[in-house]
Amino acid sequence: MNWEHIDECARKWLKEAGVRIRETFEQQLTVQMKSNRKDLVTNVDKETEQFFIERIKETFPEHRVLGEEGFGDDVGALDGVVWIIDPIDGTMNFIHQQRNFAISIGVFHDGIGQLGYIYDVVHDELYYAQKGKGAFLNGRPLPRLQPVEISEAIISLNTTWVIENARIDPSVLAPLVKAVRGTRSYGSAALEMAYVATGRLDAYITMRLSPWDFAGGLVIVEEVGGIVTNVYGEPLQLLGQNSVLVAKPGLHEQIVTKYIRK
Ligand code: 2AM
Ligand code: CA
Repeated sequence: MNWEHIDECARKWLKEAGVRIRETFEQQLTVQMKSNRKDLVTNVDKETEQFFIERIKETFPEHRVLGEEGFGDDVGALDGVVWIIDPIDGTMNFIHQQRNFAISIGVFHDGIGQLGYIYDVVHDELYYAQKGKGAFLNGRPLPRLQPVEISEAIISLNTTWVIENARIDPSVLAPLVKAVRGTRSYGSAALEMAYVATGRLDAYITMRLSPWDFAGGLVIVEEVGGIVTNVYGEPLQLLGQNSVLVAKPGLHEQIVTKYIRK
């Protein structure tokens, strides 16, 4: 597999898609609700996914695509090369704020993440990694993550998980919120993973993500020595929904063993 060539194409297409997305800021968006009023999609999400699929199929006809908006293949297993794409991660931010969103792509081969991309379109910041070759932000290598004390850690989590919710007893996370130095919430899982990879955050915790939300971030975070599992410390199911805990080593273990209980 020529990963250098695949990487070159992916980066070129990301930049092109970014230009298109920035141009849409001047235009009227079409916003639709998916499952509920908090679950949104726009014409730009759909057009961006189609943009990638057209180029991937033209250049690499044997590759398959799993895309959030459903224009790709019906992927039931991860054999061969599969691109897992979220055309806009943080759609609500895209609509309300025109920032704090990203294009997220993970390229997997037989279930192993080989390439990861998170492109912060507004800031023109491309986080990327190739398995075994390190992670980068706009060409600058990202250093390996260093241990941190929980009392000095900043973690990101959505307030959803500390009020009554369908997935976790809110009292579970309260002691963790008290123990850390601070909490943040950005509304884009991909960016939150990029921020862990760069050390701006020490951990990110959430109770439900789909594969396209974490596929790119998984490859990038693991390349800098970060740990990505579900909140119980178990490996993520790449084709299903998962809770996700992304953290520096050490801190990850502490959160799983001291703060989370099943
Ligand atoms: P999206 O913008 O691509 O939908 C918001 O906290 C984060 O969770 C975003 O990354 C968002 O991705 C993701 N998200 C929103 N709704 C979700 C759902 N129903 N299942 C999984 N992930 C979701
Ligand atoms: Ca999305």
